Amino acid sequence: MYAQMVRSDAASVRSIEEMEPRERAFQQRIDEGQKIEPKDWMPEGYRRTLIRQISQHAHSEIVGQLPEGNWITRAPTLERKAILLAKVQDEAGHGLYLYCAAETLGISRDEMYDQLHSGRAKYSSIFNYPTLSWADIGCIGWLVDGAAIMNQVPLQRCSYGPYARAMVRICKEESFHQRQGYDILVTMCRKGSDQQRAMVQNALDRWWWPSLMMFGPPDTDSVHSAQSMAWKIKQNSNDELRQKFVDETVPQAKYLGLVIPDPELAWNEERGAHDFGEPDWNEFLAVLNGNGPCNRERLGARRAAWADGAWYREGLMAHAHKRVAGVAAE
Ligand code: BYC
Repeated sequence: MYAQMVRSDAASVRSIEEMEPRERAFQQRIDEGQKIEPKDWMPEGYRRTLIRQISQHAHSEIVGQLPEGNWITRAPTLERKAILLAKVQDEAGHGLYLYCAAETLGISRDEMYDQLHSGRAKYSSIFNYPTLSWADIGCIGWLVDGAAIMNQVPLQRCSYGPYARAMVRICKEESFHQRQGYDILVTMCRKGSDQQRAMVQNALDRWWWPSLMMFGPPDTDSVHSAQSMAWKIKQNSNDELRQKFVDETVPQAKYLGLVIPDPELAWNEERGAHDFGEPDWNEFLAVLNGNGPCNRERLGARRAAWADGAWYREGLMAHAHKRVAGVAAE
């Protein structure tokens, strides 16, 4: 079904011979591994692709605070609460670095917020699922941040300098996020009661497939991959990263004594990798189209936060105008 809705762009990636001289020189810089900086000439498509991806990434970090924020007041100990609070604050910081990186491409923050609030911009599908128990917080750290690291480590080598540099810091913090999630699950699975282990298994059953969807549609249906890889915005395809994530996660699940909810999951000796089942791409598409379990709630929360903050933004602007007027009068 997904394939009926999108068009892979592999055929539209132009060869170096087909490019105008300016674009050819740009592509050669990319091929040589040079970084592109904000003031450099860049093809309009490169600029637009980066704005799309970086702003969606920023929105994901900001919306991503909501499912976990839901558990700050209910964390089981003071220590867990302090750790979760720090993690959620980190996500806000990631959003801010990324909005700054996108601004260097000539889009304002207000425009990006408007795209999010009006539903025109996407954010990661994963944040449209509910956090029903404390084990979900462990699973988000383990799986969601784990998938994010898998996707984001190569982005540190992205051809666009400001995005690549933002990712260096983000990745360091993501490792802590992943560890805090896994630590919650180690405690529940290895030191906890049968009931706690069952709670973790239930959370894994719900988060496994949505985590695999974080990597995007299958390569055959990925609209942007071919061009983004030619521009070295993406270094790996969606399926490559999904495979790496499965291979890395399976032993971790075993250590926790959990069963990954995929009857097709099996080690393939020949490939040296796991075979695994196909996520439900119809569900993915429904979530992207605004019909996941929490889409309306998430967007509603962001819109309400924006509206509630209006008085504060107005106050800051009034203060800034007064200062400018004061300086001008001196
Ligand atoms: N969810 O051609 P494709 C985090 C869209 S935050 C929603 O393969 P591309 C965290 C895609 O945008 C993690 N939409 O696209 C935060 C495109 O639609 P448009 C966020 C998705 O860009 C807080 C269409 O499907 N990470 O870790 O080549 C707490 C076709 O896809 C998704 C990033 O944003 C999805 N899962 O590849 C905890 C990383 N997948 O734009 C954790 C940066 C695909 O044409 N982004 N779509 O309307 C990327 O690496 C790439 O954009 C993707 C997609 C791999 C996600």
